[in-house]
Amino acid sequence: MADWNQLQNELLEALLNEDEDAALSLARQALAEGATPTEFFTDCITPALVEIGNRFESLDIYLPEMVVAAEIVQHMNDEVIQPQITAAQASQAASQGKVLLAMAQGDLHDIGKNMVALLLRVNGFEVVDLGINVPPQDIVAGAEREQVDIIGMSSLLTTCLPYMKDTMDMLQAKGLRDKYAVIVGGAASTPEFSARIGVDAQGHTAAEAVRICRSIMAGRRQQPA
Ligand code: B12
Repeated sequence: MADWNQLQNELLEALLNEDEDAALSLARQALAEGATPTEFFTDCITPALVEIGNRFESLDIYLPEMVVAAEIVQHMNDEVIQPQITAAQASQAASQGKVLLAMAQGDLHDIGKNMVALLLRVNGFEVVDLGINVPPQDIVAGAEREQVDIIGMSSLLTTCLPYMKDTMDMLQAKGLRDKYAVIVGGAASTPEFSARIGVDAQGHTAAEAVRICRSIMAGRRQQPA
């Protein structure tokens, strides 16, 4: 059983020291000792990043340090976490459903959204990833073009939340609200906000995103055509 507190502290130290080698070998060692890649991402990388954010907010560190920490995490994901997840969970033959993912307009964060995309894909979902900084009209147009089942929006910046509401309003105005299930995530969205803009579900982790999408698709399959 991994000692997540200790691993988080060690990773935090590596990120603050801008020591990519230490961060990569920490990840390799934790996985070799039995932690699953998703556990490591959720219970070690995510809390370490939250702490980096807290230190940025309290001005203990500055933007360049946050940028380097994000780059190191990106490399950990690309080189250690992602290959292990892909190898461990082979994609299922039949599509479980089609999900559009987008960071809200103005939001350039993508570490969490990319993990959601990865876990959905390895669990058999088709993912149309529109990337970062996606305006509401592009989300709605993308859903129509790709004929997705589920629209997933993410935002880490509170200043970008209004664009999620704009997307809901646009779906409503075009008579498309009931055509798509809409889910949201990312650190900025709260249950109150999600309820207020009328989305179908909100998730806090990538694993939860998979559970929510599965349950939405199970509900859709039960509906008469
Ligand atoms: C790394 C980071 C950056 C990197 C981003 C690099 C990248 N490629 O992503 C850089 C350095 C570029 C950056 C820039 C900025 N950042 Co920043 N950043 C962070 C930090 C430290 C970590 C973000 C992260 O990756 N978290 C870990 C991931 C795994 O979490 P997650 O994205 O929430 O995703 C998980 C879940 O939410 C869920 N999920 C995510 N999406 C979805 C979608 C669906 C549908 C579902 C169901 C679930 C789901 O699953 C994911 C995995 O489990 C956070 C701190 C924090 N508390 O998060 C600040 C933070 C988000 N940043 C912040 C700020 C202020 C900024 C800047 C404005 C700074 C500046 N002065 O320029 C800019 C904004 C740039 C922009 N326009 O977007 C603030 C936001 C404050 C606020 N309330 O709005 C934070 C909270 C830091 C802080 N405490 O002040 N940042």
